[in-house]
Amino acid sequence: MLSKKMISLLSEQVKNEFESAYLYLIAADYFHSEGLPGFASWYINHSKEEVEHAMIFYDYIHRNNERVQFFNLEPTRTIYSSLTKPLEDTIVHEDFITTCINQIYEVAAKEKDYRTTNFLTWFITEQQEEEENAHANMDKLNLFGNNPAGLYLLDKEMGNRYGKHNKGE
Ligand code: OFO
Repeated sequence: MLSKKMISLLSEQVKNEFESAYLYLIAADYFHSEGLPGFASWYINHSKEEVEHAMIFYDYIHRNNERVQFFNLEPTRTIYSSLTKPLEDTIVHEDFITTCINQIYEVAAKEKDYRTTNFLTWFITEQQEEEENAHANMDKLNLFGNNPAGLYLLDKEMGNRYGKHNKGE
């Protein structure tokens, strides 16, 4: 059984994850326009992963015989003009998502809703990976992005990464 507060928090996380998907898609669109198909592919694949996250929350609410509350999406429609800005935005956004997951966990623990704390454990681990990916992408771009040959090879690597590892590692 989920409390009303928990249904609302979990539903809001459905929205947050769809906003993540939108953010990654905006980045992919920008990288496409910059002639970087590898980056675009990585960000499209990651956008799909965010939709999967949203649906895990959606399914969890339904498996508990409750209905999802829907909120308006509030994505920031950034017009990018530098390669690093979308990467900065995803770092900030993943920190925000980590905070959201931690807050839901805290409420669940306070309510002794151990089913939900258990459910959230996967997301706590996942957020470690999400933050690592966001920082790794930025680090690599900072290292190789200023050199055309380096950027070309990095783009190729970005395009291959999701092919080899489902999680974009
Ligand atoms: Fe859903 O993990 Fe990123 O935002």
